[in-house]
Amino acid sequence: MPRKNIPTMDTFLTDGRSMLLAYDQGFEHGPSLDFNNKNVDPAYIMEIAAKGGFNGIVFQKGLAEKYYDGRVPLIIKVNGKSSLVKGEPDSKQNCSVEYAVSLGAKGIGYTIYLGSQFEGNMFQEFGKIQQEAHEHGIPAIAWIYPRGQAVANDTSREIVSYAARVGLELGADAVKIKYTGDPESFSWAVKSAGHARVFMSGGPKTKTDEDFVSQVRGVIQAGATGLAVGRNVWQNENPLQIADALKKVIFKEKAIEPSIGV
Ligand code: FBP
Repeated sequence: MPRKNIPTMDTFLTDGRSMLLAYDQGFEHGPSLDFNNKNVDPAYIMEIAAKGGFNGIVFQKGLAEKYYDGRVPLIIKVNGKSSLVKGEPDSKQNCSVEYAVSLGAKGIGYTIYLGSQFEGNMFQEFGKIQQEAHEHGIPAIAWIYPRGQAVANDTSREIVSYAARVGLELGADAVKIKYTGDPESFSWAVKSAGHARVFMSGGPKTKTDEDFVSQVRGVIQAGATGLAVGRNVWQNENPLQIADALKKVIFKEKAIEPSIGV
């Protein structure tokens, strides 16, 4: 059990599971890659979060200031990078924990590019942010994306479980990691994350809804807490319908015991 004074992810959970809506792609990828006339509008995303029964919404501070309306718990991502700079990825803090809390954040998000030559800067910065978040009584959530020249395959069992473990050891209350592709290998990442809760990161929109639902099923079978998703929901023609399909899996299906261990 976590120590009494360490914040938990409880605000973002329903019976121990969770579905979060992520919307920082305009910053990370630029509006022309991911958005259309509808989903370019942050108010549309806020509506999906509320009507779709999401356990939380993820905004950068500028969107939180202008669009957050309090209907679902808020996570503010306090770092980010554009897609314009090439080379080893680095992502710097752009919002203080204190300011995020003043905007209503009930959780702090931060991206770490594990394997980048700048990983040390991000470990250091996350270390500070994690402490500040905990001093405010709220959890710190690490998006941990293995990336850079040192990373050959960012969805292998080894690298995804490494990401999960680094998150645990850095004090993340939850880690957002990519799916390895099957429940057996993902269950090793979930085990490696220990008491840090595991969320799958959605990724680009899949060809069919069923492709995505089946990934999420694998994630839940592997024992993860749930999903932090963006494009696969708000790029869908019918975001509330896919949200319903995801909720059925996340909140109703059971985890299975993996048949293989290490
Ligand atoms: P998606 O579900 O759309 O993949 O969103 C998850 C997310 O972590 C976003 O928060 C972030 O903007 C994006 O993925 C980063 O994507 P990339 O892998 O291109 O860095």
